[in-house]
Order: sequence, then C-alpha cells, then structure tokens
Amino acid sequence: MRPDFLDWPFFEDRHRTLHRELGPFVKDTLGAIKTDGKDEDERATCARLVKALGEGGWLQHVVAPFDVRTLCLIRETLSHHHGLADFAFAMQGLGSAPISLFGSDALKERYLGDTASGKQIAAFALSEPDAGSDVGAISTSATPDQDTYVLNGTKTWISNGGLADYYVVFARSEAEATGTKGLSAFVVDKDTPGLMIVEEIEVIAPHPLAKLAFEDCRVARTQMVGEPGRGFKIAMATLDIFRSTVGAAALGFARRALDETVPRVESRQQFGQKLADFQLTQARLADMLTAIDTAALLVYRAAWTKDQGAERVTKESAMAKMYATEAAQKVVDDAVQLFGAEGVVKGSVVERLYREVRALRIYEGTTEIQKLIIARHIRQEYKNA
Ligand code: COS
Repeated sequence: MRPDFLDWPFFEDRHRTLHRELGPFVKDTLGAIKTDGKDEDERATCARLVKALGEGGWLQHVVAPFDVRTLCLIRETLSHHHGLADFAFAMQGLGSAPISLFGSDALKERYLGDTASGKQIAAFALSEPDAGSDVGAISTSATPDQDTYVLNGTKTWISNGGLADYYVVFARSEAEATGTKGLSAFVVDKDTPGLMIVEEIEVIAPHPLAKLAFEDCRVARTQMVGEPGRGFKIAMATLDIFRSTVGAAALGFARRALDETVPRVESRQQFGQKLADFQLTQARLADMLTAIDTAALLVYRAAWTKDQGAERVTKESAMAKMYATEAAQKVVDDAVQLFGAEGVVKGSVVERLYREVRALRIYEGTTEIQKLIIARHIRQEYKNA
C-alpha cells in the first residue's frame, strides 16, 4: 500500500496511529488464520476472524460513536489482506448499527458490548426474494399481539446467516401501510422459536450467506429498534454510513491488485524486455493508480463529511460506493490481464481478488441504485437552487 495517502487532509494523527498498529495485527494475528480453506470451512473461519478482531480490540470501532474514516481505514486494510477478514469486521458493524443508531438503552446494553468484543455475531436481515433493491416491497410481516410481535416471512442473501447470534430484521408492522411506510426493525436472537435457516447460499468467493424463514416467530416488543414504522429510515441511515465503507473494501482489493501487479511486470520478460517497459503496460498502470486515488478521494470525502457531523451523506456515500466498486472491478481485471494465464490460476492472489471484488457492485445497493440516488440529489439540488 502506498504510504502517502495517510497524509491527505481527511485524516488526523489518531488515524495514522491506528493504521500503523493495524498492519502488524493483520500480518501476525490474522495472517496465522488460514483464510483459504475449503468452502465448507468459511463459517468456522469467519467465526475465528470475528474472535481475533474482538480480542485485538478492533471491533470496538463497529459500535457507536462511529468514526467512519476509522471504519474505512480498517476495511481497506483488512480487504487488502483477505476478503473474509473484511467481511467478518464489516458485518459486525452493519448488523449492529441499527441498535447503535436507534436502539433503546436496554438493547444497546444487551448487544453492543458483546458485538464489540466479538462474543456475539451480528447480521442485518433486510433483503427478501422479491425485495432486494426495492426495500419498499418487503412482505415479511410483524403482527402485534399483546406485548409481542409475530414475524412471518422469508429473508434471503443474509450475510452471517446461520452464523449470527442475532439478526436485525426489517418487517412490515403496519399491515395497511405500503411501500416504505409501516416497516419496523426487530432484534431476533438466533434461537428464537420460529426462526429457521432454510438454505446456506454458496457464492463465488467466501462469504457466509443464508436464506432465513420466520414462521410465527414471536419477539418481545422491547426487541423493536427505534420507533414503530420507522424501519425504512433506520435501514437507509445505516446504509448511509456503511456504503462508503463498501467503497473502502473495494479500495483495499484494488490496492492489493496493484501491489501484486507492479513486481510482476517489473520481473516478467516478453519479446526481450520487461513487461513494464512496454508503453501499453505503463498506460494500464497509470489508469489503475488514477482510479484507485479517485476512489479513495470519494470514499474518504464521504467518511470525513459524516464525521464532521452531517446528518445525511446519502449522495456522497452513493458516489463513493458506486465509483470505488466499479473502479476496483476494472483495476482487478487489469491486474489479471497483466498476469496473463497466471492470473486465472486457481489460488493465485489476483484470481481470488477477481472473485472477491464482484459482489461489491451488488450488495448494499447496486451500482444502478446508487445512480438513481445520485441523480435524485442532482435534480433536487438544482430545483432548490
Ligand atoms: N436516511 C434517512 N432517511 C432516508 C434516507 C436516508 N439515507 N433515504 C431515504 N430516506 C427517507 C426519505 O426522506 C423519505 O422520507 P419521507 O417519507 O418522510 O419523505 C423516505 O425515507 C422514503 O424515501 P424515498 O422516497 O427516497 O424512497 P424510495 O422508495 O423512492 O427509494 C431507494 C429508495 C431505491 C433509494 C432505496 O430503496 C434503496 O436504497 N434501495 C437499495 C437497498 C439496498 O441497498 N438493498 C441491498 C440490501 S441491504 S445489504
């Protein structure tokens, strides 16, 4: 990783100190955890990573008060090492953030300490088979019954599904309401009767995902996060914070791709000279680094803006997430191209990056959704002006 980006004005000395301390932890502690096990080991590996991150004190940063630059720096560093390490860190944050931001004191006390120490694993259960991008189409119901709510429905693509100790579940608590209205968020413990893991979903890179079913799953009213009917806003406010951190994870993959590529093109000989001596190679390297720096500027601009106290950074985090994930995909693809046949050999670093980077353009809001969000802001800003 280039050392100079930490001198950018977005950062303070505490960020530079954190970055200096994180490096050895990643190399020594996380490096000792075998992350490239067989697919069936990914849940166990993820649990080990959460434990190590908790014991190392790094998960303290996933609970409020948030410093988004810190979250981004940690994600960028972890994804540079391995996608699963980043995943383990990030999902503790995404899963618990609704409680951090909107939860009652009792919920905070019950869940946040254990999340920050790695004793409990968190999950964010928003998506459904027919409600991924279209959150307003959520059909999981939460029917009030005395001092409880009864949940029925299906959630899918749930990160940490089957591994989590608790799920923050978004469901419709007002049957007559439609679209983004009438949704609420609930914390559901893994062993609550009526909560079932119906399928573990395998994807192209290690990423524990599952489909969940709720069948007359009864949760106490006190498990509701925030006010009834505010579920959509709770989900969106959570994503406002975490979308720029997805960009940071993409940045880590892209920087790793460049770090792998430069020594390769400096050492590989073709047609009597180093690959790096060809102007076509140089042009590609220039594009890779420019894309990385542009992505970093957008990611840390969004993070810094939130840290300055902005209530919403919807536009900034959408721009950061969209650009950084698209750019990282291209940078990783360029790396594979420069590696040639070596780049598609199973188990090589760039081959792994190629699989790891793909999902980022989809989850926590696809590139297409980010474009709609950005365009909506442009139109509104011009209208207001
Ligand atoms: N923070 C707080 N409130 C927000 C918000 C945010 N970031 N974004 C929207 N809201 C509020 C709006 O202000 C509006 O409030 P009022 O009803 O009081 O006016 C309400 O929420 C509805 O917002 P909006 O009209 O923008 O909703 P739409 O249905 O038009 O658009 C999109 C919502 C498509 C932008 C949203 O559904 C989205 O981001 N989808 C992608 C979801 C996603 O990331 N899915 C992946 C699964 S999560 S891993």
